[in-house]
Amino acid sequence: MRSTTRVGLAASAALVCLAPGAAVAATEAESPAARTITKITCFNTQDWPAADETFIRVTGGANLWGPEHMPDNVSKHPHVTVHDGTTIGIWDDDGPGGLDDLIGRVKVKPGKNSYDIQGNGASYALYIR
Ligand SMILES: [Ca+2]
Ligand SMILES: [Ca+2]
Repeated sequence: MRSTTRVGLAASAALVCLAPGAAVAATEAESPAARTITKITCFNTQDWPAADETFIRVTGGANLWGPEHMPDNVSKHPHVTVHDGTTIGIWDDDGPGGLDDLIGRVKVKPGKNSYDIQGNGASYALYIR
């Protein structure tokens, strides 16, 4: 009997099967690209009939901008830095009671420059480049 030959072939087959997995190299995690919030536009305020006191905050993080006085159909230019993959919220400050109104959240995505944000009766747009 030639049982040793069979064992040798089986071992070779196993090595061939392992090769593709070994070829998948670990890729280094790159830090997300830094971008700039260039403009925020208020189409309809959350407070009514008054203006909003709009601010932009990283979800679970720091305030990036505001609060700023924003009536209907007004644009401002925050020029603050955000990173791709970061989720930010647009809020209306309603004073020391702490019951600020969330208008909406967006996740900053590579290649996406404008975001529509609607909620709580308000309508905004955010421009990021
Ligand atoms: Ca409000
Ligand atoms: Ca307010």
